[in-house]
Amino acid sequence: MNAPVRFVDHAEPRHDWTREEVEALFDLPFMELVFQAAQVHRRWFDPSELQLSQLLSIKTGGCAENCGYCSQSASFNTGLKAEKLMDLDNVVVAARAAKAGGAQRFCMGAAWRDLKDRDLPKVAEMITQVKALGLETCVTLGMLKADQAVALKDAGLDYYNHNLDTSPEYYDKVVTTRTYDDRLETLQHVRDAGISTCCGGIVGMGESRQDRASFLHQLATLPVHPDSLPVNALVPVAGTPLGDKIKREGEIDGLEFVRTVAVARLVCPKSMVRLSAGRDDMSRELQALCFLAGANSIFVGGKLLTTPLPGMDQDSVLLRDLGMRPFGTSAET
Ligand code: SAM
Ligand code: DTB
Ligand code: SF4
Repeated sequence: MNAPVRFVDHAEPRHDWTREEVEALFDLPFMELVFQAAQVHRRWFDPSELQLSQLLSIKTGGCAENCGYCSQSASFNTGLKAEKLMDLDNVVVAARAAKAGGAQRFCMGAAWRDLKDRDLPKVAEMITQVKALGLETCVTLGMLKADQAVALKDAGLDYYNHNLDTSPEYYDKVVTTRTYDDRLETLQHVRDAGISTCCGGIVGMGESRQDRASFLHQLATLPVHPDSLPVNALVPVAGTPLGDKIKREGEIDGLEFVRTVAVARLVCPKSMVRLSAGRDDMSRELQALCFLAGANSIFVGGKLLTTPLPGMDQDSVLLRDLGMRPFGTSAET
């Protein structure tokens, strides 16, 4: 038998990954894959540190897109009540509470297909005021034009979240109202404006392992790897096509989810790999395996956009029991 390739010897970021190489990573024996991902993780990061982000839905529901997993699409009957764009003051109150609770980055999400110029000044002011609290800022507002990205950067934006979501091959099973190329174009505008990218996707929507490899291959061959790489586990929302499908057909195996995290760590070695949606349904042991496999960021605060998360009390206990701590805090505190 050939000796397995030792990726820790090749831990510099690469952009020339082939699909076959990424598929071969998925096919490694589980322990070998996790071990190699853990080694690469240690090459770039302190494995005891976790980056903590908190989300706020600043504009909920009524979205014009038909993303088949989403509680907020106007195309599906999920029982979610649509709301208007939040007031600036309430956003600042929520950001202050997030900071007091231990969050390092505040991410504001809007259920929009794209950012409208009429909403830009209000969102820009939210970014400026959240940044003034000493938090890193992130927004996710749908598609952006080049000049809008520049305006958000000028307002103080650190990160823009825009996901590829899945492989190009599985994409039309997920959403038909915007294309893969639309997403790549928005990411280009974000990079051109000098904003850091947050880009990942969803695992467990009925896609194959080949799709997961193809999705991570897309991220690994972007001109710049995502600074943050969220790996979401599908939260099956009743009334959405993909949520209902997964309730019928069964959720993805936990070990396959860990494999996806490990491959993400190997192909984008310097990215913050974020254990994102679906963490509320994961055992402490599954989360620990994800951290071992290279996840080094989580969302905190009891709620994502519309779905639940563990609260900070529960997460503090988990971090304590695992001997982990928030990024930038010393081991003694
Ligand atoms: N409307 C904007 C957009 O789609 O870019 C921003 C908000 S959208 C909710 C952000 C991301 O959340 C999606 O790209 C998707 O990856 C993730 N997401 C949404 N619903 C989810 C669900 N039920 N389970 C897992 N991830 C989900
Ligand atoms: C991302 O990839 N995950 C976050 C963030 N980016 C905006 C959102 C997850 C949303 C999960 C479903 C919900 O709470 O509505
Ligand atoms: Fe709209 Fe974003 Fe939900 Fe898609 S994921 S329906 S764009 S809020």
